[in-house]
Amino acid sequence: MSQSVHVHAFRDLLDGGGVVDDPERIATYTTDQRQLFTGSTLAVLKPATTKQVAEIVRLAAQQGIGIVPQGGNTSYCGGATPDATGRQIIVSLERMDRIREVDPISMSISVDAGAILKNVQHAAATAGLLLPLSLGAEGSCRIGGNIGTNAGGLSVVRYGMTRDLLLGIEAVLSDGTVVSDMCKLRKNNTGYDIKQCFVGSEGTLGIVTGAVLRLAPLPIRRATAWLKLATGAPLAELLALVRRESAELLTTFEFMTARSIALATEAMTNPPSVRAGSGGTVLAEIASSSRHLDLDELMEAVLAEAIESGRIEDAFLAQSGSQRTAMWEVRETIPEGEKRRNGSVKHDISVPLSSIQRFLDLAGSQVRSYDADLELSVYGHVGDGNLHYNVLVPPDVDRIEFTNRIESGLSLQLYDTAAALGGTFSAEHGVGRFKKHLLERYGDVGRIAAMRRIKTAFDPSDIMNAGAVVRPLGKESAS
Ligand code: FAD
Ligand code: 2HG
Ligand code: ZN
Repeated sequence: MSQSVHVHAFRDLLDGGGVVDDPERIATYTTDQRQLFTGSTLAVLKPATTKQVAEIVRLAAQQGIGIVPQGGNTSYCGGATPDATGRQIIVSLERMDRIREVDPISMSISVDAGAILKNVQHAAATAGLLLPLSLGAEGSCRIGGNIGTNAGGLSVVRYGMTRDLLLGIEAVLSDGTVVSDMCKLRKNNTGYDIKQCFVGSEGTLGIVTGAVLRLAPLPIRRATAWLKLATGAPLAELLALVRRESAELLTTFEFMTARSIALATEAMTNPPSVRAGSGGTVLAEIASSSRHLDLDELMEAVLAEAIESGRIEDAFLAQSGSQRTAMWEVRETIPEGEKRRNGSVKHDISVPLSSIQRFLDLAGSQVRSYDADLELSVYGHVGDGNLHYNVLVPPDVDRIEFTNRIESGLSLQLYDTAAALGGTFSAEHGVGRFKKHLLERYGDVGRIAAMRRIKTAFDPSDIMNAGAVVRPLGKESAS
């Protein structure tokens, strides 16, 4: 069957705005957000309802066409990008962006999977509640993509990853069956937890069309501190101190090196005049929904103790909302700062907290002996043991060539180090297409076998995002 016949069949299922096959408009959907790989697609389909998603999947299955689900296309590992065959269709959830219900008593929010994260946060806040998922891409990433990648971000230390926030799901399986489990229950031990299969599955098991997320009381008080670290400051011990003495109110503990801060401030229009300590900086925030707690007083006491212990050189508290926003802007502009400079080779590693310092020491020597001229941008969610250990692409070199060179050499050394310390090559960004070889290299054989069985059970014909994450059983050659 010709391409146009395929597209025609999908057009019959959807209204005019539901099929995009104009090459110019398709282009933004077929390249990953880091612009490392461009695939090819028959068309981008934009269903408006779960029923339409199910009809698309059934038709695609009949015609032997693969499906790549896509949310905001902000993910880092190429999982939302079709392969080069042109035999995969992109199903974008962008027209399914409704907030279905906010239930303030049950403290939950039910949404379409195409809802933009920021809009969901806003709907929750309007009801006096917090959706405790926050990341730099929140203005464009969508809930289905957050579930697909099990997104982490900036407040995991207190509230957990996307997985921990998911109460219910609605999803379309590879034969068009709709799983309707939009339940708000905290307790529901009634067999396999199917919704969790979709978390981190990166579109390989089905298309998520709806989700129920757990909300928390909305913080109304915050104390935000900029901690200037002493050289070699033991990050895990500092975290333990802040966490313990702030009575578990800690929502953020983000590490930034001076180089990462400089990249961010260079990219900002009105950068604040903040500096890192000789050992970098930690942005720490405590937050509470209570009117009765004086968080500034509490944070000041915590900081005094940390200074006394010699772990930090100095610290200051944001004195106003705008100072707080400026500190946060520095943190959140780092990826953009890297991009403007010619990008970075990203290593989204995590290690047990007890090994963070060891990783920094070992990785530092590995980089120096690989090439002493390389520049690093190291920062991340150190409260979760997660570092973005990024190698900056020099301004005057070919970005793709440099990336390939580093990824086939130094990156493997860094991942080996993380693995030897009990860590991982992907803490929060997933596997997608770009890190499949790493899953094969570092993944436990039994765990990969179990993943392949799950893939086979959900998607025996390998229709759902073939080529990403893992192959079903019986399909041996890498696609
Ligand atoms: P996409 O990129 O569209 O898709 C991601 C994967 O999920 C793909 O495999 C896709 O096939 C699948 N998928 C999408 N929608 C569905 C669906 N409805 N059903 C089934 N599968 C689906 N990530 C973090 O974890 N923490 C961060 O702090 C963070 N910060 C970021 C900052 C910036 C500036 C940028 C650009 C990215 C950042 N990310 C971060 C990565 C990214 O934003 C997250 O991975 C996000 O969850 C992806 O959502 P998306 O809607 O863009 O998904
Ligand atoms: C962040 O924490 C994101 O800002 C992006 O996960 C990390 O760009 C990166 O390396
Ligand atoms: Zn991150």
